[in-house]
Amino acid sequence: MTEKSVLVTGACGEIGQALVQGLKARNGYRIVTADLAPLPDSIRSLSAEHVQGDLVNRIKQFYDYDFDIIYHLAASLSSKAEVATEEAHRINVEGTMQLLMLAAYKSEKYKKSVKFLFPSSIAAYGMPDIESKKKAGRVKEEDWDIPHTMYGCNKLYCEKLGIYHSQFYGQRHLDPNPPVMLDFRAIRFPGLISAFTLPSGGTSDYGPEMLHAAAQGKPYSCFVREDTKISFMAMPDAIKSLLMLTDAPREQLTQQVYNIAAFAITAGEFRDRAVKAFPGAKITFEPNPRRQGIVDSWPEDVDDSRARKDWGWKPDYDVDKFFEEYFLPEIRKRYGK
Ligand code: AKB
Repeated sequence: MTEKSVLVTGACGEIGQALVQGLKARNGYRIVTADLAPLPDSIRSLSAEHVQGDLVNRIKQFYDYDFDIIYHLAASLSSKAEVATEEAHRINVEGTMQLLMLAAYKSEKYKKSVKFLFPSSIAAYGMPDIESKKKAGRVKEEDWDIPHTMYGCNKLYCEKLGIYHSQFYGQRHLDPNPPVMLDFRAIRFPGLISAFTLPSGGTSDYGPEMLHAAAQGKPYSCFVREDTKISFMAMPDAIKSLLMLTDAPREQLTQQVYNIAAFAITAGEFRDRAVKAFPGAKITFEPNPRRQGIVDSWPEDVDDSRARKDWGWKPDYDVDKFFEEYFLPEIRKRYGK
């Protein structure tokens, strides 16, 4: 069997590390990684080649490869992007644009669609106030697409750029013999929680930060109110969803951007679960107005019925299984508690 050539950008990030491990476990892939940072020990031996540096500056180098699949994970997350908006735009939009152009060129040249998997986010939504958020409940992909953050704007726009490059690039679809175009697929991820890595620069970070702090016996001051509710997911489910969407036959997909959900809980419920598991845990709530505002603009939960119907999506971990069968056993091993 010939190996598929895969590019994973942002490979040193949380999703990146878990995805590289997930791809390796499946066999059949030659994985090229890219990131600003050198590879961490967790994946160093799994990458066939690592391109270290700024993606936008190094884009020419990627034209030397013929990737079958691109997982473009590199991003500046929502809290960080608010303090460096221009840099975030460059990383989140310019990097995506460059890679989409590369995938479009290669798809046309070799008459074979390059698959382009893009992690979008619940940040693509923007609820005007708490009342609307509570009333909206589980939002569909086309609802409330009015993001309040630079990161959310970037994600939403890149979804559109991906759709454009896969359907209408240069209006070539109107040619008598339209070229083969790339195959763009995106997932709007909720907040993700890994037992092995910690996020940085995001606004859903309070969930994983609180749990990791409690497991280590460290005090944690949560930057959002107790009643703050958004949806979360175990990292293994996030990786499962990316691999499932990669494998899904094109003709089964009714759209290019999908919500996925696992469990929606409040920051207070995280605290209760953390205290139950680690009785000495010291968790306080000191909301930061800006970060609170960002999470308040994200929906309480998302409707993932289209992903379920089109490609059989179903998370393995609901909230109880997340704690009992994934997070707590792994974190206890990790911190010896
Ligand atoms: C963030 O908080 O910015 C991310 C996200 C929800 O996309 N985790």
